[in-house]
Amino acid sequence: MSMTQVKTASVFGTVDLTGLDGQLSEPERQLVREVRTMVDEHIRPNIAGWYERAVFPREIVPEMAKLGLLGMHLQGYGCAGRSAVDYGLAASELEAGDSGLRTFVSVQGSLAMSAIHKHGSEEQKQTWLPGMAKGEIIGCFGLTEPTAGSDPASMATHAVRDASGDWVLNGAKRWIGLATIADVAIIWAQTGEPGDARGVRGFIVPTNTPGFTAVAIEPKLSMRASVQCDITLADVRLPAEAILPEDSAIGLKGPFACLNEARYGIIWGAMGAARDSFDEVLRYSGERLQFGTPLSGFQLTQAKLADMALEINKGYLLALQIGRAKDAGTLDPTMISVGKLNNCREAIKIAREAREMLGGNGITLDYSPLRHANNLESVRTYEGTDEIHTLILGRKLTGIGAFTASGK
Ligand code: TGC
Repeated sequence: MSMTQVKTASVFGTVDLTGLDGQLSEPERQLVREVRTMVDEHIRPNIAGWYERAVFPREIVPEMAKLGLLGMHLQGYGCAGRSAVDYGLAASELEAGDSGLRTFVSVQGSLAMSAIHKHGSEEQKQTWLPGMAKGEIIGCFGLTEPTAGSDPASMATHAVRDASGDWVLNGAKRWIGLATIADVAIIWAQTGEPGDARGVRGFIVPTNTPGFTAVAIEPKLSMRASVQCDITLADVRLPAEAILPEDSAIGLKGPFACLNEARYGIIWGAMGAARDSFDEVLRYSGERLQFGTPLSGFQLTQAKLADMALEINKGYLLALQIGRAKDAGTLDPTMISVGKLNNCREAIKIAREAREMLGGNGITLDYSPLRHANNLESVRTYEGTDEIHTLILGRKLTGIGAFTASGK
């Protein structure tokens, strides 16, 4: 029996059965190598400890900033101005390390910085973005609430303008990444009648504003090397210029435009976690002998590896198609739902399968697949659950919205 493993020069590794590598330019491959080196040097040696102790390693932020990963696809204001595909490739490498670390880049760049970049005034951009790109200012993005998750239109947080012209915010947000370590929060609040989606507006809230408090949600069984929080807003008083003034920010299309960016990164990130799970179990099954044979010599093992590789190749091809469309300006948000739904669903199956193939060893932190699978529980839930993305596709296909029992 041959134990030969096919050597590949592909940046995607052995799993590349479809010439994925050939779809990338040399600068794109170089970016993959750089981010992977950072992950190998700074994340892999420490991730099990961070995960076990449930700490977000702040010391990683300057390393990410050094590579231009914070707001990397934004133009100007100290941001790297890279392409959507570049951003996706970086997200994939980071999430091969851990979803929690990719989530940091996503919340900072795709949500908080993106909100200011898309919807902010020139002064707001100059004030906040350069420091955020350097990682000196950390941001968070408050949309979800304790009773408004999939349905942000039902948010209860409201902002009222008083006689002095100030805005006064009251309410609560939940599952907000980074809030306890953030210097600034983008808070979405109702300014009109309850339930009026077009009355939703975004506010830039320095987190040291009186009345703003954030508390980490713990203990968690997922995304442990990251921080998700409850925010309370009790008479948080802001000057008139704290509002995101652009027309693009009026109504829920404001936060949704940012969610598109974060959802896009997840399409790639989930495949990074899947690929790392695959690499781990491919290596293990080549070394682990049972009945005198490496596990990878068993047909059942090969069938599992082949199925995993099929889905990883399809997932990356999908991500690349969506990324190229984003760069070409032809992206429709429905395509993001296709990618987020498919790649999260397949990635979690792959991580779970890999855990099973590792046997008892798979339940320890010495191996990545169960950590990835646990993380992917969060990834498939935030930024639109499987159900929400399924219904977005259902609406696109049929023309009928089925988000509520009444069909609205
Ligand atoms: P509807 O209320 O009718 O639409 C409101 C406005 O938004 C527009 N829109 C979009 N625009 C751009 N991109 C998208 N993907 C958009 N989706 C909707 C829409 O055209 C409309 O514009 P306008 O000009 O007419 O006012 O909403 P809908 O019927 O289109 O959508 C319904 C539904 C269920 C799909 C939507 O509500 C949805 O996507 N729900 C899921 C929300 C979600 O993903 N929540 C998770 C957020 S994650 C979080 O808050 C934590 S931050 C992450 C972290 O900190 O770690």
